[in-house]
Amino acid sequence: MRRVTLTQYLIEQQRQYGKVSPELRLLIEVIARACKAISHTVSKGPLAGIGDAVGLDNVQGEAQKKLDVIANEVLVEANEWGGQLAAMVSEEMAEPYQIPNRYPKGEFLLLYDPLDGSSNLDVNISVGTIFSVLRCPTNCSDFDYKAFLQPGARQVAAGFAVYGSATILVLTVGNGVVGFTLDREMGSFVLTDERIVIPDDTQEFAINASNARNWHPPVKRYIDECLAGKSGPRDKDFNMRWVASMVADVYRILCRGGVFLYPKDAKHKEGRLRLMYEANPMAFIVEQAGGAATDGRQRILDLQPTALHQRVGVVLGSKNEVERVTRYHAEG
Ligand code: AFP
Repeated sequence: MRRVTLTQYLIEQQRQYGKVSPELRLLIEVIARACKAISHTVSKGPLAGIGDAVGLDNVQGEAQKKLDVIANEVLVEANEWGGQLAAMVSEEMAEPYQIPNRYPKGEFLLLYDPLDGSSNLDVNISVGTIFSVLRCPTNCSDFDYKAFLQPGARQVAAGFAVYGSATILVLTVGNGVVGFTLDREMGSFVLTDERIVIPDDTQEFAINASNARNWHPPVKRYIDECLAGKSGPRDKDFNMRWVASMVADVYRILCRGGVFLYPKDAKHKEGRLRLMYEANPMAFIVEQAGGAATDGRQRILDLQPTALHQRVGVVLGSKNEVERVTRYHAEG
């Protein structure tokens, strides 16, 4: 069966819906090619020494793995010359990366987590790359980092790759959510899920339960009710999953529903996940798939960023469960 490739999908979105300009199509294709290169290195596992620490911490104060650094370099080198970008922001770089003067600048801003879940690398659990695309709001020649500080609702595209038993690319350009699988023989991403929809209800929640003693009351109420199962107010049993790779947990939720929580708590006072290149792209994708995403109180895509690497509480997934958790926060 002839499958639709990523390029064909993007050209269709460009022709039929005008959702994708030629420049945006080129940008997404370059990002996808970079994800293929990262996937190839991740698949070597210990043979590539990829889990080795490099003895440095990133801007988050987290120990950098060799592959964190490599993945970041792959994305910078792939995207700096093409002429689609004005600048990039990465979890692995404290300051925005400005396109060198020897290359043309473009209208887009790229934000990414080059290797999400990298603490799982040395135990062979799925990791991934998350990306978000914004337009530069002003004349991009006089670039200022504040150009990145736009609410997530202004994203023009978002996606993530998950490097698991298969390498999957999930993408939205604001016209629903699609999934591609890397065909390693052809070397192309081929369309394998042409309309990803999250069920409104679920019986599966994802949270790092070791933080239970730090949870605020609305989260504790919600999780206790899930754990009470049939004998509690929810009148149904729940299952729990926690991969500790957001890309893997979110992909599972896109496939079969669920609710993912990394809320603010007594220890993670601002939350743990980063707004600009984790929460915003995932929130855009989840909403485009019919789900919901809040910080416990507000829609994530409405939040006005104040810093490039700011953290945020995250509750996302099946709409009715997210609404319940958000309601519990409003009830105090
Ligand atoms: P790393 O990239 O440092 O492994 O963090 C992964 C992550 O940002 C996100 O992908 C997970 O959902 C979350 O952190 C896991 O956090 P815990 O390690 O506290 O469970």
